[in-house]
Amino acid sequence: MMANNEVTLANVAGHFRLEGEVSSIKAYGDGHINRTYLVTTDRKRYILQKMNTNVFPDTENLMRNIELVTSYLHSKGKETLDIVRTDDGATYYADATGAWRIYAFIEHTISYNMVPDAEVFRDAGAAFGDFQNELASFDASQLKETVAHFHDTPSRFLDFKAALAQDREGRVSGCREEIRFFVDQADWYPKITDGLSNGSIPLRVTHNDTKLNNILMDATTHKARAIIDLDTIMPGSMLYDFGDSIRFGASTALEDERDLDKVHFSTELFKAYARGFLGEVKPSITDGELRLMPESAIIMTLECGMRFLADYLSGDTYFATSYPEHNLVRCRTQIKLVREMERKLEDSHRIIDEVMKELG
Ligand code: ADP
Ligand code: GN1
Ligand code: MG
Repeated sequence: MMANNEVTLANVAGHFRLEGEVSSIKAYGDGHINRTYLVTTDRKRYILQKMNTNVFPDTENLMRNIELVTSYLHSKGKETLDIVRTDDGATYYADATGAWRIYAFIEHTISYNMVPDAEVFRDAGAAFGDFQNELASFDASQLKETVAHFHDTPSRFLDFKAALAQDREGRVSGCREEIRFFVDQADWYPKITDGLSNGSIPLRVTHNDTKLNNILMDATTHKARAIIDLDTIMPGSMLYDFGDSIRFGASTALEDERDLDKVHFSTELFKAYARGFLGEVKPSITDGELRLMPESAIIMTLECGMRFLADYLSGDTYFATSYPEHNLVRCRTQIKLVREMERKLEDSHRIIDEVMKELG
């Protein structure tokens, strides 16, 4: 017997061309944005998602982007998301409760919230590098921008200051130290966006949300199988993709670890990822990009940290949270990581040089 909410979800799923009879629908995964469910039928498994229309209001163009990118990747023989169509042949279904989509479940894979060993992270780097190379020949003019100024860090800082000024929940007085940290770090924010504007960093097509749980690894071999969460594919900088992967994966703890003594920036993991990523993008990476790789990790970590804090100050309306201080806890891990990344900045530059030499 299915519970009431499962019946409602089953009604939604009933509008899609599924194989078999639905037997269960359960909440699934650790994404912060969409509501994700695992749908099981007597023949197959699927991922049902209630899309976050606050974050992505233009569902039509969002799904059009994903359709274009996935058919392009399919044509190149890559494993990627498979959109399951509705009875009407559409890529999503909208009703009074929201906008819904279904993907085939990519079987026999795992996604990690923490790097299990350096080799897996190196492989993730190679997969995101390869993804970058594949997208290089994709016609970017077909894509619509799904979220304006997504990795425009100076603009994120303005949003952060607006949340601070509003203090909607009266939380500002409880996190003065964290707020001060992001105000003091402001010199970092325009480093990538300035490079894009003055032409020293090329604009490419990028994934823009390259955290480790957005890549599926084979459950047996642990090799990367598919890059998922394609909602934010847009023109951007390769440094966004590199930096965000490091932010999440080169930490020795979970993004929401409360015990900051466990949270460290690992240069060993940084090196592993850089080896995989640069191994793929070396032929196309520019000197301007290469020079800023260690800095990109700092900038992406600062950006994410201030987004968590801004959301905490605004009453947790953006990221999914499980308890009231969840976003503040996440923000603190980002601060800890930035402090260590700054301290180890020279080491990180040395590592990039070593890896480039190794690659010949
Ligand atoms: P969000 O935007 O909320 O992060 P995702 O699209 O990343 O949503 O999905 C959340 C999680 O669900 C992923 O981290 C992954 O574990 C799982 N997932 C999503 N799509 C698939 C799929 N097609 N096959 C298997 N697992 C998936
Ligand atoms: C969100 O969607 P998800 O959970 O993979 C967010 C990213 C953040 C990340 C922090 C569309 O990623 O930008 O870096 O949380 N995605 C969106 O964990 O805002
Ligand atoms: Mg995700």
